[in-house]
Amino acid sequence: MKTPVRVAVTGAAGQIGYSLLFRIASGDMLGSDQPVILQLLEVPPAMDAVQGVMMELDDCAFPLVAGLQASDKPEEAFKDADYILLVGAKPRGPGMERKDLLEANAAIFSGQGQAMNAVASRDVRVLAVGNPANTNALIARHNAPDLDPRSFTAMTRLDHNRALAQLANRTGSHVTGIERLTVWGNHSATQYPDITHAVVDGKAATELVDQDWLEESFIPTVQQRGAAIIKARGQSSAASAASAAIDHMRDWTLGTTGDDWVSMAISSDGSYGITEGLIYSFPVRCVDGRYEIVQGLEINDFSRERMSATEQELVEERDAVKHLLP
Ligand code: NAX
Repeated sequence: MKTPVRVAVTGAAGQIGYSLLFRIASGDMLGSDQPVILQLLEVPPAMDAVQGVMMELDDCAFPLVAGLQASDKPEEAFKDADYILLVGAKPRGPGMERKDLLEANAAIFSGQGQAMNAVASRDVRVLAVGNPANTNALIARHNAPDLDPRSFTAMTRLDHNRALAQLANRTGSHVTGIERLTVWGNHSATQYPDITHAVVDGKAATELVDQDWLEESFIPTVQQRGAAIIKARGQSSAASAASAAIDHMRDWTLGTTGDDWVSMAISSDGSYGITEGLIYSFPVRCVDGRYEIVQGLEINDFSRERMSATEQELVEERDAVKHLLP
């Protein structure tokens, strides 16, 4: 058995937390030979609920759980953390404008960024799931100047997985037969799920589906999937979001498969002309615990227009919280 690693999860008493913690504890995220110490963060009113989640984790008698603790203070929950999953966020309340939501979350994620800067492992891997995920990751990164900017990522893996499922259904194939699909940009309705380079069972995806389906069905379905789940279920995606968070952290840590790639929102280094520093979703391959943006993909006019639109939205989000960025 390996030495235990510390995994901090915020929003631990929420819906996603309730799916996520049990998957981490069972080894789905870091492997069946990797013990974990779970460090849960919640707000004070949710501390009773989090105790209940901890009782259930105890009751699972997971062989890989080497420790379990909860706190309402980020400095305690993030202490020496090797992995931090930022799931807790302020939901949009009635009458709340987008700008109000950005500001409310900026306050949470700046405080959490400062806390991880002070106490987390220097090699921490951070994933922002709570919305607006990309900009929340940006705020945390700005508030953690002593940590590597590459440590900060946001989740577009759920969008990536949703796109895989839509394309598999349409082409009568299985998700495991699809490679090289990309979600570009923001985890929002402007994201661009791109099949230009995708292959389905070895054949170019663009030859298996037509442009009308792409524009009128595939892209809007993936972009609006979160809203469709809320309409059907009465609550936002939770188990699928937790599963995507597991996929994101597992692939980052243990590597992507063969020549395939996944989508991760990471700090832009200017690749594909995207504004440097934005947390933007790119196609990445992961090896030895590091991700690299897949380079050299040809970008046609259709793609460029959509990549720019989602970039523009991220610039606007960044500008709306600029006064809060150190
Ligand atoms: P819930 O409202 O069920 O749970 C959120 C939990 O976070 C609550 O228990 C709350 O007490 C806690 N919390 C709030 N502020 C906190 C803070 N400052 N520190 C620690 N905990 C705090 O929401 P849930 O359905 O679990 O969703 C969590 C977040 O994920 C939301 O922001 C949601 O919008 C976002 N999502 C992101 C997705 C993605 O693909 N990136 C998809 C799913 C989901 O919509």
